[in-house]
Amino acid sequence: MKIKKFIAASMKEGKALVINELGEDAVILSSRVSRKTDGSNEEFIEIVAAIDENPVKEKKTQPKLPIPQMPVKDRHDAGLSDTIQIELQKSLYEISNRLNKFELVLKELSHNSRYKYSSYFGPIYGQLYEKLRDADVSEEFSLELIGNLYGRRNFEDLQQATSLTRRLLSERLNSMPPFLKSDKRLISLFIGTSGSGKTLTLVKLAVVCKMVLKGNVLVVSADSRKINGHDQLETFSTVAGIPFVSAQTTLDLREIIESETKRDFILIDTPSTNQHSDTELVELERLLNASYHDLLYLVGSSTVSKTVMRDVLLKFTTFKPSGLILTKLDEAVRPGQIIEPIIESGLPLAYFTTGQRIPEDIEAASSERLSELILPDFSESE
Ligand SMILES: Nc1nc2c(ncn2[C@@H]2O[C@H](COP(=O)(O)OP(=O)(O)OP(=O)(O)O)[C@@H](O)[C@H]2O)c(=O)[nH]1
Ligand SMILES: [Mg+2]
Repeated sequence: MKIKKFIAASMKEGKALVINELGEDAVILSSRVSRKTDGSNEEFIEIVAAIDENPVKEKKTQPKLPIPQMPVKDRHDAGLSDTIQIELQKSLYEISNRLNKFELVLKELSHNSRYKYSSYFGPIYGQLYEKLRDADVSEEFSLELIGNLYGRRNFEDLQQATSLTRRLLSERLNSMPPFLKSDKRLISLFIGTSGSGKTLTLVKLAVVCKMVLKGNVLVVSADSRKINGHDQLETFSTVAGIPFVSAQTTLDLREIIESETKRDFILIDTPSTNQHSDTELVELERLLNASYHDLLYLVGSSTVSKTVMRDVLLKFTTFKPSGLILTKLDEAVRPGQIIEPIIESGLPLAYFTTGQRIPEDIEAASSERLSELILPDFSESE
């Protein structure tokens, strides 16, 4: 494998340089725009590209599946002659043999497509790349991260490379501080799609506000859409000894906020909002306008796909949330796929939730912690 850095005035010129030097099969690992430091301040593009000098040849021939010779319908085994029985068994044996081979080829193909560029990197970078892909970090983003390190660092071991990649990830994520008690009343509102964890998270935070911050807390349910929407929150609040009120309409909500002036914290639960439903988005907007909120938390499950996370973030950022609460991290198998849309959105991480215990399973968000979940130490995960 050969890796080379190219400097060019534009991406087009850069690509031409890469093709000219490394050929059509070269892969661009990273590209970034910089400015000259010679006083001219001119922009230039820095491209890191690679070519595999010994590419793994793809198998051109695929095994042909045999056409099974099925026995004639309604003819029982007992009625078949010995010769036919033997022939039949031979055919079945042959089919199962070929299917096994076919399975092996499929496994190899799927490995090759998952770790497409493994062979481009040396042992440490190669393992790092596979680790990123295993965490479901996209092909493109894995290469970008590796491209950022390549050529700049010669890592002694994988641990060092993992730590630095985690730092790169953390630097791209934002986070915001958790609730604090102040002289001013703090109104927070929780929004998100159905089942994302709004109600449970709100209860956990209400308990933290009461028990840890020793605040005067009021819990408000504005979820009048769901049957028993208020009941669930009322039960939780009663058990936790926290005052609860329900708002049936936006006018109700406005009146509650206007009259409850002595509270330190008011936490408002909202009905689920389907990001594809214009009606629900408009309803939510009306609710937001009536709530006088200081903080607006988007509550999003970390178990969704990259596409869903991107869609949710895109639709809900129009409401200008203060931060993102990532829930169900205990259930997320490969949280690597949600990191890209979160970085793109620029939304600060506010809290993480990691289970159903109230209030234990909530923590102030930290970029480092999320990066660690995506890229754990090798010794821990292997
Ligand atoms: N494992 C796990 N489950 C969670 C977590 N947070 C919430 N849940 C569960 O997820 C389910 C939905 O949580 P809710 O708090 O009711 O979600 P919601 O957003 O209020 O739902 P809707 O009001 O129906 O839109 C419940 O079964 C919760 O117990 C978490 O961090 N981990
Ligand atoms: Mg709810």
